[in-house]
Amino acid sequence: MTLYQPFLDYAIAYMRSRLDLQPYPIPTGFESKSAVVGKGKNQEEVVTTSYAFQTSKLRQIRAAHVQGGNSLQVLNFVIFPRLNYDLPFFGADLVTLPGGHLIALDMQPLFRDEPTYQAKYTEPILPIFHSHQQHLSWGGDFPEEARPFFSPAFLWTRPQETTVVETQVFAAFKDYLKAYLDFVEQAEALTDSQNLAAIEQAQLRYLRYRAEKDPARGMFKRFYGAEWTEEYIHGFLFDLERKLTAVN
Ligand code: DBV
Repeated sequence: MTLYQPFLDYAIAYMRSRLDLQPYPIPTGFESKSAVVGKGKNQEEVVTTSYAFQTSKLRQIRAAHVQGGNSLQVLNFVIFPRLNYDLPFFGADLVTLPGGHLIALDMQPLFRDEPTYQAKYTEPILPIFHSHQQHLSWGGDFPEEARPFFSPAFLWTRPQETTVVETQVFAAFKDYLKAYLDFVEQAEALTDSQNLAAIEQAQLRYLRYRAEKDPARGMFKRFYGAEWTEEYIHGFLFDLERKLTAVN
């Protein structure tokens, strides 16, 4: 069973239909990684596949797809806009572990508490949020320090049933991605140096938080070792700092 393959296939096809997707380089050795984990009858191959694209407005569109049998399926899909746009991040963390499903879907704001930013990038998606939240109950506690990085339209749920993931969560994923590409279509490049500096700081704040607190770090270390994991996190999943220092 590959629960999240349809999400990935849909996202790539849909983005191709609306954007001029260009490839984004994936560091050698990180396109696909596999390991055999567990003992005896419980042995399972865990394969992590990476995908990455870019466009004139989006610096990095990337996905990590982890497949390790029925009780280990993960799709982490994030879009990082270029630094001269005030666009939010598109963030999807779709996680199935032995303990169940964990779904995080959001357009993560650069400036969480600025009313003009909220009016531009959160209020328009609240109707979509509410229409899906009715079917997807709040997922409960999540790290307090992560709060500034989520919008009021944060869809956060732990469905009991796999069919809920296949139907309601998939529908929400499609609606959020469509709304995000609508924002991208409308976005205009900024040139004011104060705006640009604020955006860079906000992107770095987000990126450092996610790289440092990546909830998948433990899992990846167990499967593929510490060295591969740190390089994957800093060299691919959350690579902005490396890219900034590379040009300077
Ligand atoms: N999460 C990632 C990446 C993953 C990934 C790159 C490639 O950022 C997977 C894989 N997320 C993943 C896994 C778990 C979670 C959990 C494997 C389960 C970890 C475990 O239980 O062992 C949203 N993801 C979570 C949790 C949250 C998120 C809130 C629960 C964490 C917890 O309980 O401690 N998405 C995640 C997050 C941000 C985000 C924290 C922050 C901005 O965008």
